[in-house]
Amino acid sequence: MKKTKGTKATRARKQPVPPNVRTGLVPRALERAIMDNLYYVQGRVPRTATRNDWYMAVAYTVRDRVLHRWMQTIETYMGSKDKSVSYLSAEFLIGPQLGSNLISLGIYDEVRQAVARLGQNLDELLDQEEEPGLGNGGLGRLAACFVESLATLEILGVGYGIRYEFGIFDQEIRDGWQVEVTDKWLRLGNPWEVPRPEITFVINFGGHTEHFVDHEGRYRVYWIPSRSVRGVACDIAVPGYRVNTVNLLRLWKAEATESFDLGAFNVGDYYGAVDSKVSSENITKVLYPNDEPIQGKRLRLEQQYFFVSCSLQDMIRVHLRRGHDLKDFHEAYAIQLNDTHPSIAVAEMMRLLVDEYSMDWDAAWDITQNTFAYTNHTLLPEALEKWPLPLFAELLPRHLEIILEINRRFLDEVRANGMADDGRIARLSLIDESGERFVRMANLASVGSHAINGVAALHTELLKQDVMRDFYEVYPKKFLNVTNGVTPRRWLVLSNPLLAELITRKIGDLWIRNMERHIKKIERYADDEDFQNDWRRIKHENKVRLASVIDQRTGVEVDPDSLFDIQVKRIHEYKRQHLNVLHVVTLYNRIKKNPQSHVVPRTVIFAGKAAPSYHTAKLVIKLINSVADVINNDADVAGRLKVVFLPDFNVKNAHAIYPAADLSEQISTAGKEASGTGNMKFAMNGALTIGTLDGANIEIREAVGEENFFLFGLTAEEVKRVKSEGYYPMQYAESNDELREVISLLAGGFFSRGDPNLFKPLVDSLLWQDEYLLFADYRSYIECQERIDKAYRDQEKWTKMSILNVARMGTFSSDRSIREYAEKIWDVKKVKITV
Ligand code: NBG
Repeated sequence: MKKTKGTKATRARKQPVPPNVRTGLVPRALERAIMDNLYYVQGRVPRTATRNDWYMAVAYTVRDRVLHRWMQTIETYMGSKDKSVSYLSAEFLIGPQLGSNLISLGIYDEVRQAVARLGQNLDELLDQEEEPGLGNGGLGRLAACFVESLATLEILGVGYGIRYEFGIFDQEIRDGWQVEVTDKWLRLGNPWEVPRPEITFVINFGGHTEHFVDHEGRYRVYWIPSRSVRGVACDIAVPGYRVNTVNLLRLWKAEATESFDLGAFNVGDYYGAVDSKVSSENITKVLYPNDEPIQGKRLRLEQQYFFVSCSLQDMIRVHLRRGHDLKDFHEAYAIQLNDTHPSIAVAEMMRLLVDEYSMDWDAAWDITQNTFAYTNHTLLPEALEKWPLPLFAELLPRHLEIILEINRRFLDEVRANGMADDGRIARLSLIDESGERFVRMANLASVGSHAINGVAALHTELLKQDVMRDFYEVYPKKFLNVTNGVTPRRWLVLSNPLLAELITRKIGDLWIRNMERHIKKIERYADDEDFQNDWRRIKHENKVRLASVIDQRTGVEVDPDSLFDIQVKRIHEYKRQHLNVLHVVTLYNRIKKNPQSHVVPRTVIFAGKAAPSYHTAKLVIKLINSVADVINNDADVAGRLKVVFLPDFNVKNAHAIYPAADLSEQISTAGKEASGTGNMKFAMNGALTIGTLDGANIEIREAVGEENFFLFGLTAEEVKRVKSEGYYPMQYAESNDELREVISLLAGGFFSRGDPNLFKPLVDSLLWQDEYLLFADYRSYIECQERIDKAYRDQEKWTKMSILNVARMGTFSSDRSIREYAEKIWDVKKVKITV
């Protein structure tokens, strides 16, 4: 019988189904998609493709998969009545995106295979990604963890922020000094962002207001601005871990308005038009490094108002598009103010509702207060934002009127409740009138919000007792604590794959999604010899990996068998990197004096940026490098002590650092660090902490057990007492031989090639003021370090402590933080997205 061709159906069955280039998740589909993107998006063939072309092709391939779920999320949201969260933050330090997206989608291995079939190496492509440094440190990184956790918990939310063209500067070290280099992160393009030119709002500045009564007899205010810019949305999708929810980071970019261009063209002023375009775009040009004296930085206030107004207008647009009434705004949105940077939102919300949508003041105020909540992130009084009144009046004249009206009503209410004594009214006022007049942004945020939270238990207590005491007395119910957390997806699964695999092999992978509940199961292996051996082997491999990064970046060779003692964070006096240096020099002196002594070999590693105008912090960097220079070149201490300053601490470098730490330095003066989140990343990766009773250290210690935490130093209360009783640091230096010797080396120019002037400002400020009590804590710190040496000699015991730390860190997942915000502040629930 003649062979017949099959029917259509059988033919289809026999032919391989073409993989879906846009959404397929198997290696073959991914491989095709990568080739497709290389050709059609990058315009390259493999022979001419650079590593960046391959990275871009892979990134677009992954992005397509994310977009698919993102559309479904939007679809579900638009058709529902569900409340969503808007997280307003001037910073989102999201870090490299490729790796985290692969983990969320669960296609890490598939993409690795696909890439390998194309002759590429996934690790090299991951390394190619330039990270968006759109934040300074903890605060911006927290915002990034929170947006990821929101998606993982299937809560609908948007992170609203600023698309800075230049993020946090890159740090180079030249001759031991920090040198700032502009961060051109967009140079090679950003495959993760989706520009939305059709989502755009006009933002006004300057001018004056006109007050009148309209034809219905209502009192109205017109704001006649003198200048406007356009905000354009740029979206970055944030997928949750192994769920269909994809949330959104919507970052605003400033552009010139068309009317401006046209106006100038019509009078023939071409260059005038170009000028206005350039100055409009300046608004989102660069991120401000924190710890800068911010007062009077007009551009910074412009940035804040710009992104806040875009975001609120966007929410109103979506709200109305969903068919809701503006009076229900607070039932559709919970808006979190991440520190005071977005707190102008309180006044802008009132302006939009009252001026633009003709709502009564009282109704608008109810909506505003019910919508907003404010997170405070600092205990340093000098860090509380305030703006000079004249600047405010000039830039935002209508907002100043609104703030004054909010203030008048608020202070009347306080007086009516019989709570007014003279001092208190002056302290509560939204306007600081103690000298030159200022608008106090924390007060505005507090009055305009229904909840105010600190970021660790001690921090919240100190807010109530000290920094915001008057507000606490007026509104005790508004205050609550939500301790920070970090996402285990980035800070364990992505950055410490070996440890994550070991844990999963023992207890399954549920801990990745619900760390709080499941990670504790590894506790039962804490004494298991094989498990301990694996644990140690992995730590060692991570140390080898970091050692090679250090070698590449600094040329210093370090020994992975030594104890890796690490302090990485912004450089600030209150964080006391220089206390760590005092210990290093003490160790050095001890070895020099007693060359035969058996010490535990240590590598002390520092990393962190200093604000460009913070001279003392920059001098601390120079000090670390100078001390490193002497110690690393002294044959007497070789093999026993090394010091490294790893330049350019950022998210990418952090991936290599936390997993390699034996010891985590969390040594701020008690009562100064609001929470800390690096402390959590270290402990989650099995480092033991040496720390003060400050910020979240206290809760970490409670969670992991005091026997698994190295505590030293004065408590916040003792710090206060010592200071009030009169603190004379010189006395400590005189009564402690080792401290005296260390100081005399620094003062005598031993680490500065004989120059006694270089570190004089630091030495003098320690001897005469020592605002952060390094000397008072010195002895306790040194003794604690001795206990650490002793503990480290017993590797079984140390490993057990390390395992117990990880096992008990579940509560520091940002999923727990977000769950608390959702329940206690936002009143939002999870929404299932189906694809
Ligand atoms: C920082 C605190 C940290 C805290 C992070 C995140 C600011 C203003 N604050 O202690 O110093 O962990 O915020 O909450 O950056």
